[in-house]
Amino acid sequence: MRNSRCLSLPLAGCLPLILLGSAWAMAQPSGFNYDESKVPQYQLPDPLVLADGSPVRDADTWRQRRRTEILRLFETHVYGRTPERKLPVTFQPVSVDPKALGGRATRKEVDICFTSEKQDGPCMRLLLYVPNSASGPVPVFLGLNFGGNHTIHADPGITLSRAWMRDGRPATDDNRGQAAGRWQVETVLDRGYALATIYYGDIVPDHKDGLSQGVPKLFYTADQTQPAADQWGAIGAWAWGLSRAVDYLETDPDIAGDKVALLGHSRLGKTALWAGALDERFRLVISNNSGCGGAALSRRAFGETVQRINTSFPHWFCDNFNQYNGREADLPVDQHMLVALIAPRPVYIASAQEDSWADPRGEFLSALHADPVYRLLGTEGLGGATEQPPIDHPVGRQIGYHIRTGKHDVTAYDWQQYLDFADRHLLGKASD
Ligand code: GTR
Repeated sequence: MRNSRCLSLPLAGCLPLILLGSAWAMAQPSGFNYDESKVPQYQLPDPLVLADGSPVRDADTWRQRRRTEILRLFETHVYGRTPERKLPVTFQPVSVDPKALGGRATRKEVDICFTSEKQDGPCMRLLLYVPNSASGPVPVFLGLNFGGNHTIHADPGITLSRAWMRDGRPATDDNRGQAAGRWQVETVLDRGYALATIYYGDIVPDHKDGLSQGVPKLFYTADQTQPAADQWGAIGAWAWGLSRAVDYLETDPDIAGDKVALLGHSRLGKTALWAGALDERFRLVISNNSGCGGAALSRRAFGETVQRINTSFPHWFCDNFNQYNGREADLPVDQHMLVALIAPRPVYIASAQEDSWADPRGEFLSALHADPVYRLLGTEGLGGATEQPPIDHPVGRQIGYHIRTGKHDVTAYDWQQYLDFADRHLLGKASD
């Protein structure tokens, strides 16, 4: 299944020296490469060459043959296969407040449950804010959150999550709004978008035993205790949960179900890209600082490596991915092909200057090397950018990219770019 023809790449240019400053030194684990001159020479598999070596010259061949080949490779070697069996999903209203956030929004909570027996779950709780200024169905930003729905805003009406929490402590009122800076709820609403989020721990608790406690166990055969080597890990299951959220959003009359923009940060940015590849109902996909196993090219082994991520987080990817520990060059795919699987839908990749662990340049290069697929499909791709832009200078058309000042995080600046990007692609507003 390996490609016979590859893209030859020279050693990439140097990151700005500023990346080597003190914030970088503090933020990045030692013993890994942060030196551009030490990035190995590498060849990327060409997304536009079929497994049999023949070139992909038209959209139909991409769509009918090459896209499927690449999807299968990511399933088999990286994220694992998503089960095909459908579960009996039910939507159960939990609360509605038509005057939330001082009357600005309608807040809804809906339990999306995965067994037909109503209350015994597992269920994931979707929190949805819809702007009250809307005169019809609105596009929606959807994203998983790290700390429970109550952390995205100080709104006392959000129910506290009772699920497993990363820090081992139960959710309390003290945690309300602690991640509000990452969600910018009022700004999103004022721009005419709804915002939907789910606590990722509702789908799979994020630890090595989580797979047998979350949704994946619903798909196990009678004597199965863990996924097979080519079956999904947590990233695959989180992505599946996002698709079930779209199942709900498509039924909500306040939401334009064909305008779901998916946003994910860090491990949830990896998840957003994979979900966007698997499910074409995601109209727009945003990867915020997704790094290794997300937008960053694995072959660069810059910052976090395949070996390190598989060691620290053995439950995120499929077991087959371990075969590429220290052997990135043998991977039949690289992450630019994941971005290409989203084509021709708009995709935005964002990096942060101090986030060397996530390899900002490698994230840009994925966008760059997905560009030929976007162009083949008749879009303007990265809009002619061939070099990583300066800090705080967004570029691109159907593929957006920026590297902003600061650390690994989601900031108001990031949201500003995502909202502008969504305005262009979902609302048809002119750019510039
Ligand atoms: C880090 C991990 C990254 C990134 C990040 C996060 O520890 O090495 O790949 O996913 O966690 O998700 O916060």
